[in-house]
Amino acid sequence: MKRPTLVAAVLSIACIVGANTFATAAPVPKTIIEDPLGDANFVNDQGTGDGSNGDVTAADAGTVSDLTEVTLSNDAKNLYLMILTEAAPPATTGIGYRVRFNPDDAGDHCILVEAFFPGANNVLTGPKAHLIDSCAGGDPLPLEILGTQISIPRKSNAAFGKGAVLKSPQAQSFLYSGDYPTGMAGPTADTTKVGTDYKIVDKKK
Ligand SMILES: [Ca+2]
Ligand SMILES: [Ca+2]
Repeated sequence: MKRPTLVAAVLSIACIVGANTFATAAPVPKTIIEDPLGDANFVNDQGTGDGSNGDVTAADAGTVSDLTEVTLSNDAKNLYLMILTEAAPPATTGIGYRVRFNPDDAGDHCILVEAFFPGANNVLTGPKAHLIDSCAGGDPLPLEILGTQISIPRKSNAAFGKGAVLKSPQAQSFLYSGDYPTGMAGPTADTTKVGTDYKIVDKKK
Protein backbone atom coordinates (compact mmCIF):
# COMPACT_ATOMS: atom_id res chain seq x y z
CA MET A 1 0.00 0.00 0.00
CA LYS A 2 2.91 2.33 -0.63
CA ARG A 3 1.34 4.15 -3.52
CA PRO A 4 -1.68 5.69 -1.72
CA THR A 5 0.65 6.78 1.08
CA LEU A 6 2.94 8.46 -1.42
CA VAL A 7 0.00 10.15 -3.16
CA ALA A 8 -1.29 11.35 0.20
CA ALA A 9 2.15 12.70 1.06
CA VAL A 10 2.41 14.50 -2.27
CA LEU A 11 -1.08 15.94 -1.82
CA SER A 12 -0.28 17.16 1.62
CA ILE A 13 2.91 18.82 0.36
CA ALA A 14 0.88 20.37 -2.47
CA CYS A 15 -1.55 21.75 0.12
CA ILE A 16 1.27 23.25 2.15
CA VAL A 17 2.79 24.82 -0.96
CA GLY A 18 -0.66 26.09 -1.96
CA ALA A 19 -1.25 27.59 1.47
CA ASN A 20 2.11 29.34 1.37
CA THR A 21 1.39 30.66 -2.10
CA PHE A 22 -1.84 32.20 -0.84
CA ALA A 23 -0.17 33.57 2.26
CA THR A 24 2.30 35.54 0.14
CA ALA A 25 -0.08 36.15 -2.75
CA ALA A 26 0.85 38.88 -5.19
CA PRO A 27 -1.51 41.84 -5.50
CA VAL A 28 -4.56 41.46 -7.75
CA PRO A 29 -3.63 42.09 -11.39
CA LYS A 30 -5.33 44.97 -13.16
CA THR A 31 -6.19 44.70 -16.84
CA ILE A 32 -4.46 47.53 -18.67
CA ILE A 33 -4.91 46.29 -22.25
CA GLU A 34 -7.57 44.16 -23.95
CA ASP A 35 -7.40 42.98 -27.53
CA PRO A 36 -9.71 40.90 -29.74
CA LEU A 37 -9.11 37.17 -30.07
CA GLY A 38 -8.26 35.98 -33.59
CA ASP A 39 -6.60 39.04 -35.13
CA ALA A 40 -2.93 38.06 -35.17
CA ASN A 41 -2.60 38.20 -38.92
CA PHE A 42 0.26 40.62 -39.68
CA VAL A 43 -2.33 43.10 -40.96
CA ASN A 44 -3.81 45.10 -38.10
CA ASP A 45 -1.90 48.25 -37.27
CA GLN A 46 1.45 46.63 -37.64
CA GLY A 47 4.24 49.07 -37.08
CA THR A 48 2.13 51.86 -35.63
CA GLY A 49 0.16 50.02 -32.99
CA ASP A 50 -1.97 53.04 -32.28
CA GLY A 51 -5.26 51.46 -33.26
CA SER A 52 -5.85 53.86 -36.14
CA ASN A 53 -6.12 51.08 -38.70
CA GLY A 54 -8.48 49.02 -36.60
CA ASP A 55 -7.52 45.81 -34.97
CA VAL A 56 -9.97 43.19 -36.19
CA THR A 57 -9.99 41.26 -39.45
CA ALA A 58 -11.34 37.84 -40.33
CA ALA A 59 -8.03 36.05 -40.88
CA ASP A 60 -6.54 34.18 -37.94
CA ALA A 61 -2.98 33.31 -38.75
CA GLY A 62 -1.51 33.24 -35.26
CA THR A 63 -2.35 31.81 -31.85
CA VAL A 64 0.80 32.32 -29.80
CA SER A 65 1.18 35.74 -31.44
CA ASP A 66 -2.47 36.65 -30.73
CA LEU A 67 -2.54 39.12 -27.85
CA THR A 68 -5.72 39.08 -25.78
CA GLU A 69 -4.91 40.90 -22.53
CA VAL A 70 -2.10 42.54 -20.58
CA THR A 71 -2.26 42.93 -16.81
CA LEU A 72 -0.13 44.78 -14.28
CA SER A 73 0.20 44.58 -10.55
CA ASN A 74 2.86 45.70 -8.12
CA ASP A 75 4.16 45.37 -4.61
CA ALA A 76 6.80 47.42 -2.85
CA LYS A 77 9.59 45.72 -4.76
CA ASN A 78 8.37 44.78 -8.24
CA LEU A 79 5.93 45.40 -11.03
CA TYR A 80 4.41 42.23 -12.43
CA LEU A 81 3.49 42.39 -16.09
CA MET A 82 1.47 39.51 -17.53
CA ILE A 83 0.98 39.05 -21.28
CA LEU A 84 -1.98 36.84 -22.21
CA THR A 85 -2.34 35.26 -25.65
CA GLU A 86 -4.61 32.79 -27.46
CA ALA A 87 -1.98 30.06 -26.94
CA ALA A 88 1.04 30.15 -24.67
CA PRO A 89 4.55 30.47 -26.13
CA PRO A 90 6.85 29.13 -27.37
CA ALA A 91 5.75 28.42 -30.95
CA THR A 92 7.58 26.72 -33.82
CA THR A 93 8.50 30.19 -35.01
CA GLY A 94 10.21 32.48 -32.50
CA ILE A 95 7.76 35.04 -31.08
CA GLY A 96 8.36 38.24 -29.17
CA TYR A 97 6.16 40.69 -27.28
CA ARG A 98 6.52 44.34 -26.42
CA VAL A 99 4.50 46.37 -23.94
CA ARG A 100 5.31 50.06 -23.99
CA PHE A 101 4.39 53.05 -21.85
CA ASN A 102 4.82 56.77 -21.48
CA PRO A 103 4.84 58.21 -25.00
CA ASP A 104 6.57 61.56 -25.36
CA ASP A 105 5.17 64.49 -27.33
CA ALA A 106 6.32 62.87 -30.58
CA GLY A 107 4.57 59.60 -29.71
CA ASP A 108 7.82 57.74 -29.05
CA HIS A 109 7.49 55.52 -26.02
CA CYS A 110 10.08 55.88 -23.27
CA ILE A 111 9.48 52.62 -21.39
CA LEU A 112 9.57 49.33 -23.27
CA VAL A 113 9.26 45.88 -21.75
CA GLU A 114 10.12 43.16 -24.23
CA ALA A 115 9.99 39.36 -24.06
CA PHE A 116 11.38 36.87 -26.55
CA PHE A 117 10.77 33.15 -26.92
CA PRO A 118 12.76 30.44 -28.67
CA GLY A 119 11.83 29.18 -32.12
CA ALA A 120 13.34 27.72 -35.28
CA ASN A 121 14.31 31.15 -36.55
CA ASN A 122 16.33 32.34 -33.53
CA VAL A 123 19.15 31.23 -31.25
CA LEU A 124 17.24 31.34 -27.96
CA THR A 125 17.04 28.22 -25.81
CA GLY A 126 14.71 29.78 -23.23
CA PRO A 127 12.64 32.93 -22.77
CA LYS A 128 14.35 36.29 -22.27
CA ALA A 129 12.96 39.62 -21.15
CA HIS A 130 14.38 43.08 -20.70
CA LEU A 131 13.55 46.68 -19.95
CA ILE A 132 14.52 49.50 -22.29
CA ASP A 133 14.36 53.20 -21.40
CA SER A 134 14.56 54.67 -24.86
CA CYS A 135 14.43 58.23 -23.51
CA ALA A 136 17.30 57.82 -21.04
CA GLY A 137 19.29 55.44 -23.26
CA GLY A 138 21.63 52.74 -22.00
CA ASP A 139 21.69 48.98 -22.38
CA PRO A 140 18.58 46.82 -21.97
CA LEU A 141 18.15 45.64 -18.37
CA PRO A 142 17.54 41.87 -18.13
CA LEU A 143 14.30 40.95 -16.35
CA GLU A 144 13.04 37.79 -14.72
CA ILE A 145 10.40 35.99 -16.79
CA LEU A 146 8.26 33.03 -15.81
CA GLY A 147 5.81 31.87 -18.46
CA THR A 148 4.64 35.21 -19.78
CA GLN A 149 4.85 37.02 -16.44
CA ILE A 150 7.71 39.50 -16.24
CA SER A 151 8.99 40.89 -12.95
CA ILE A 152 10.32 44.43 -13.16
CA PRO A 153 12.27 45.81 -10.17
CA ARG A 154 10.75 49.19 -9.30
CA LYS A 155 14.10 50.63 -8.37
CA SER A 156 15.29 50.04 -11.95
CA ASN A 157 13.60 53.19 -13.26
CA ALA A 158 12.08 56.40 -11.92
CA ALA A 159 8.96 55.62 -13.99
CA PHE A 160 8.09 52.95 -11.39
CA GLY A 161 8.48 55.19 -8.35
CA LYS A 162 6.03 55.88 -5.56
CA GLY A 163 2.67 57.06 -6.90
CA ALA A 164 3.92 57.01 -10.48
CA VAL A 165 1.47 56.49 -13.35
CA LEU A 166 2.40 54.36 -16.34
CA LYS A 167 0.63 56.11 -19.17
CA SER A 168 -0.95 54.94 -22.43
CA PRO A 169 0.08 51.28 -22.42
CA GLN A 170 0.16 49.57 -25.79
CA ALA A 171 1.35 46.12 -26.88
CA GLN A 172 2.64 44.34 -29.95
CA SER A 173 3.62 40.81 -30.90
CA PHE A 174 6.14 40.01 -33.60
CA LEU A 175 8.37 37.34 -35.04
CA TYR A 176 11.80 37.23 -33.46
CA SER A 177 14.70 35.88 -35.49
CA GLY A 178 18.47 35.67 -35.25
CA ASP A 179 20.66 36.40 -32.25
CA TYR A 180 19.70 37.84 -28.89
CA PRO A 181 19.53 40.73 -28.11
CA THR A 182 20.55 41.90 -31.57
CA GLY A 183 18.01 39.85 -33.51
CA MET A 184 15.27 40.99 -35.84
CA ALA A 185 11.95 41.93 -34.20
CA GLY A 186 9.39 41.82 -36.99
CA PRO A 187 7.17 41.69 -38.84
CA THR A 188 4.45 42.61 -36.35
CA ALA A 189 1.68 40.01 -36.03
CA ASP A 190 -0.72 41.70 -33.62
CA THR A 191 -1.06 45.12 -32.05
CA THR A 192 -3.44 46.59 -29.52
CA LYS A 193 -5.19 49.85 -28.97
CA VAL A 194 -3.87 52.10 -26.26
CA GLY A 195 -5.11 50.79 -22.94
CA THR A 196 -5.71 52.18 -19.47
CA ASP A 197 -3.11 54.05 -17.42
CA TYR A 198 -1.76 52.15 -14.43
CA LYS A 199 -1.19 53.94 -11.14
CA ILE A 200 1.40 52.24 -9.00
CA VAL A 201 -0.09 51.15 -5.69
CA ASP A 202 1.81 51.86 -2.50
CA LYS A 203 0.42 50.75 0.81
CA LYS A 204 0.24 53.43 3.46
CA LYS A 205 2.42 52.77 6.46
CA1 LIG B 1 -5.43 39.86 -30.56
CA1 LIG C 1 -5.10 43.36 -32.13
